[in-house]
Amino acid sequence: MNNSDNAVRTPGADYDAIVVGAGFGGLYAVHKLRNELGLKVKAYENAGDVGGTWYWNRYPGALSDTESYVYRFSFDKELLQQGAWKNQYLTQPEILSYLGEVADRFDLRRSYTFNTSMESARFDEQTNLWHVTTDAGETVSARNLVTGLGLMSAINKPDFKGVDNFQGQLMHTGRWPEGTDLQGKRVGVIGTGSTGQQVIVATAPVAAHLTVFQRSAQYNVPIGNHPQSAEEIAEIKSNYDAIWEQVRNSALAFGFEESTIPAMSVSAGERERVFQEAWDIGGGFRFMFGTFSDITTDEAANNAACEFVRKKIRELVDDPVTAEKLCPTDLYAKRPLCAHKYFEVYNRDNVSLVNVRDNPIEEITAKGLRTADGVEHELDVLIFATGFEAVDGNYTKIHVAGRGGETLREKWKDGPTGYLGMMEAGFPNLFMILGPFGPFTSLPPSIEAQVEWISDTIKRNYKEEVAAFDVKPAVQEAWQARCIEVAHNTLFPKADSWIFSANIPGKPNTVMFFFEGLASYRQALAQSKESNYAGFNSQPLRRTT
Ligand code: NA7
Repeated sequence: MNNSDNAVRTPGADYDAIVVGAGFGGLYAVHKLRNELGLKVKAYENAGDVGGTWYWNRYPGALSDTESYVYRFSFDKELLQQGAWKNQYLTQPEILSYLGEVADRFDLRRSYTFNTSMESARFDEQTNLWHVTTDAGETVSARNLVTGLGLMSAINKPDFKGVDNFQGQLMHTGRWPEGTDLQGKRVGVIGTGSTGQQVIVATAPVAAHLTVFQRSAQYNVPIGNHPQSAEEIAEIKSNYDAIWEQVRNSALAFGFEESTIPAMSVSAGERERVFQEAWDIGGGFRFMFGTFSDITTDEAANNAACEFVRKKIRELVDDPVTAEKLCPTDLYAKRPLCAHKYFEVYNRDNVSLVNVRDNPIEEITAKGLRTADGVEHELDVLIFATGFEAVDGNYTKIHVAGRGGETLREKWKDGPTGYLGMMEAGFPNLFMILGPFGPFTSLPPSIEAQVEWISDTIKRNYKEEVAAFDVKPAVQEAWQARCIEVAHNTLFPKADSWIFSANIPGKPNTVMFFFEGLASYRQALAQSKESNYAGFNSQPLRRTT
């Protein structure tokens, strides 16, 4: 196909749509808008190639914890049948290569300028166009601005005292320098979230010594990764229609059946059996949502899961003092984690665990890191696995100005707002893939749902000659209220994590997700279309005033 020369359909604009980002979201948006709707599209990506999250997070051990067969696009049946994978989970290089194949298949790179960031975006109320300025100094205009900036891409790099003094190599996992060799090095890792645990498992066998600086102990279950045979994969491929039907009608979109059985409705013995079975199969989301229906809503159910994992930690870790340091005591209500033999790492002679909640990091020194007890931990490499400023982090770092010149940074100073995880009142024709108040799920199926809604909506807006498409503030407020109510019916707000911005010092702890699940979210998207977008102001192309 060759749609590079689609004629612009927006009077007075350079393009019909500007797409920012080349991860799952941005790539699919370019395909839908350029190849299917025939719009004139320009895309920017600050990395050197496609991949999004998977371009930047090249740290050792990086892996998706959604199973390979559903960690991909579902919209193209031929692409699904061509899919090749070896193991139950995909590594970062495999995902990057998959996204490269998608870009090739749909000839997407041609629309992109790489190594170029959107520096600012301004909505002009007279023309109803967005004006986007890049860090290369180019300014272009378009009716629609579609951003796929990444849910987790603005890195959180704590500003420790002396951070610039370190003479060794210091890096954040989310900006991993290619070619880094940890073999035989004295390595320190700050952070034991999903990323930290993966990098710890991968680094322990190769480092001369690994020191883990843990602030919060975390629940972890085995991932259970294993090779998948050609027969298993063929069976999956022959069932894809039913598989995606199940995924789209589930809550978490991970491909497993979510439990409908409350934990306390069964005997203690049966609970133990169910937890053990899930432990043996592996998978963090499966353990949290596939065992019982109320682990994240009922404290007694939650405590039962916590007790089970703590018992496992004490069994798996030889040194009782280390085992206790690794045992979380809070609720099991953060993003559920899984890794390959994570707790067993601490039985190795070359691994030590420092509890930096009781003994905080005081200073990064030339030679390493000094904790409050005065010990200087000497290191060759210091890895920050300290996470991200999730959801709104990228939007508040750039200048995005809507009606009246108000910026997202100003509007979101007390926490982000938004509608359907894509729209923000006062910012017409801005479509944010994985924006605030979107679904909390495995991401590719939600991204597809969003990009398809965006594409359908833009198509409708051209057909109906809508120049400015903006959610009604009251409709947005009702959606946020629904999200807040649902979130507070769960235990998630009771744990401090990035899900509520609680990982960023000084940031308000706030609801940012829709916790009703993908099926319910897709219904909301369908309803908005069926009502002919009754929740939106659709300003016609020609001004009547
Ligand atoms: P997370 O889950 O936010 O984890 C970050 C880790 O870094 C966590 O253990 C934090 O401890 C720790 N941290 C952060 N700041 C500090 C300071 N100042 N001192 C010590 N320790 C600190 O990020 P990940 O990258 O692991 O995962 C994010 C998501 O990306 C993941 O869930 C996947 O969906 C993809 P804390 O727990 O806050 O005490």
